[in-house]
Amino acid sequence: MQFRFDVLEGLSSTPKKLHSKYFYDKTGDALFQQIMAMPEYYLTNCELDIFQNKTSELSKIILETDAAFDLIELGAGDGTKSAFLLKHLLNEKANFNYMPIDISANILSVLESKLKEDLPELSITCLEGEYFRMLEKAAELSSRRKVVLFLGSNIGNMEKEEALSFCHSLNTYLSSGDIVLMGFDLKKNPQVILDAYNDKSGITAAFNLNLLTRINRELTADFNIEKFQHYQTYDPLSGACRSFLISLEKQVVTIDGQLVNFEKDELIYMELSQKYAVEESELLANSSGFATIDHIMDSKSWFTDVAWLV
Ligand code: AVJ
Repeated sequence: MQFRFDVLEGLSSTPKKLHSKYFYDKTGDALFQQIMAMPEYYLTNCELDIFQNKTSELSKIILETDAAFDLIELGAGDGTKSAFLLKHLLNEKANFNYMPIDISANILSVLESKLKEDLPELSITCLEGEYFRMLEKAAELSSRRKVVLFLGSNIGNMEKEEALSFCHSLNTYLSSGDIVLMGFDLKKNPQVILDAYNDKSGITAAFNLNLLTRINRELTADFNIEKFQHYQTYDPLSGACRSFLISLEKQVVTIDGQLVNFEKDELIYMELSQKYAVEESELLANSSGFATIDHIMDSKSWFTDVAWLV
């Protein structure tokens, strides 16, 4: 199973690492929703500001041609932001099918029941799985024009080279005339960024530590989470915001019969949340085969949703 393989491989590399895509089990989903509600975690409110107050700009870009389309959302989560856009598009009588893609079946079912209630006239097809496999599936299901949403600065979880090859691949799954709307968290006062990932209430720490609990449960392991401490860094030069767990003592953890040794103060690298300058996002677009149509900012200019054309 992929999860077991990735965990054991990550913990036998130097430095040790775990993949943040595994944060989102049921508890992880709930913790991430708590993160989004924290005052320090400005990202959600900024992008919500765009989706609530710049909705007509977004829909103008999407409805540039009046052809019917599939609105595909990568990592849809609970869909709070996209709901504003969906509503606006329905009011404009746009002809589209909403296709949310997520690796969490749990969050997709939450999303589907919420949308069935709030927007009963919406046509929706949920796709559970990895982004590209599900993009392929979406292309099998229909050959309509595609508008792909990749919001919330999810691109930030990739190293810059990974982001480049991701965007390049994304481009190959799309056709001329298709559109991508991608959310980027922008470089800003470094203290504001660090505070968003280093909250006093310890929710982000719990979010990181929950992956160890998930490994304990799903892979029969014996991590003692009291013996690990969350550590967050932000480097304003590169824009890399990284989280780690530090082993507080020399210890041995058993994972599905395999022993993993930790030195005192040894790190597990957990997550990257990369911050961009607008020009860096444009460079990314150009180097992966897209043309920038526009970028839409929140009122503080802390976050941007860029529109790219294939
Ligand atoms: C969901 C990947 C956008 O990196 O900001 C929040 C996840 N990690 N707090 C981010 C996260 C710690 C979040 N993304």
